[in-house]
Amino acid sequence: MTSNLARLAEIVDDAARLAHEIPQLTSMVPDLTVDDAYAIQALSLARRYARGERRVGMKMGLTSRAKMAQVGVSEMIWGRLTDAMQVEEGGSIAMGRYVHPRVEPEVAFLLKAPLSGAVTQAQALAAVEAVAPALEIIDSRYKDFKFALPDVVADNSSSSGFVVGEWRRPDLDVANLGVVLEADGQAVQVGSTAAILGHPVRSLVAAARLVAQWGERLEAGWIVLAGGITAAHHLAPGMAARTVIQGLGSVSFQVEG
Ligand code: OOG
Ligand code: MG
Repeated sequence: MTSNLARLAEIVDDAARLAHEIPQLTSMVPDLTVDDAYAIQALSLARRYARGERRVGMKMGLTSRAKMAQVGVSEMIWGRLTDAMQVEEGGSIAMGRYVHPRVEPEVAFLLKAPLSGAVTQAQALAAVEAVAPALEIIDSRYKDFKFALPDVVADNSSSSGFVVGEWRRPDLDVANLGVVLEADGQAVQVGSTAAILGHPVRSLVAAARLVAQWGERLEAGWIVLAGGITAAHHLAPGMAARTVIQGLGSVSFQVEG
């Protein structure tokens, strides 16, 4: 199985690197487990590190009902963020680097201390250096953006890019802030940060628990994305994407025309 997992890791890594779509892994390996999928994700990220990418954090996924409903998977998932995925605030991306990218509004935490295993909300908050509005660019490598739980986990939980706005003080209350996602200046999704498990810090608590299952910890200096607040919106050439989060500010990027 190990060599098989390595081969599947190569398939998802190539698909992400070359921006080409692939059939669902579960269509080739119907008995693929979620544990196998996290092993594939780790192996595919090892290939990125070997090419010089550096781990800068973690993304949580499917932490809101809107996201679960959009993709038809109702388990919390996570993925790994690398420096190559970060897009500068106000920067632009090229459509050609993605298969069928979408954008979603998120909250980002910057950590000043490690976190791992069972932690309380107070302990999680005490490890936070700053919070910021963020946009995640997700891009499933699977045909038609359709997948089962093991597929999406193996594909680094659709992670492909992220943009972080200005960092704010960590004592800012992020429990229930209004959120607007705009495409070309039009509101396309609205919501509240409370959509993230009732409070975004619960996503950070879950992140600490989930990485520990894989012998990892969240490190000081890492960024943790708490998960999409609303359903994601399709990106198109020339589109300007922006989110405004009440009290946190805004963050934006542009798709090249
Ligand atoms: C899976 C990734 C989910 C989130 O924030 O919920 C995610 C997907 O929607 O393709 O990033
Ligand atoms: Mg996301």
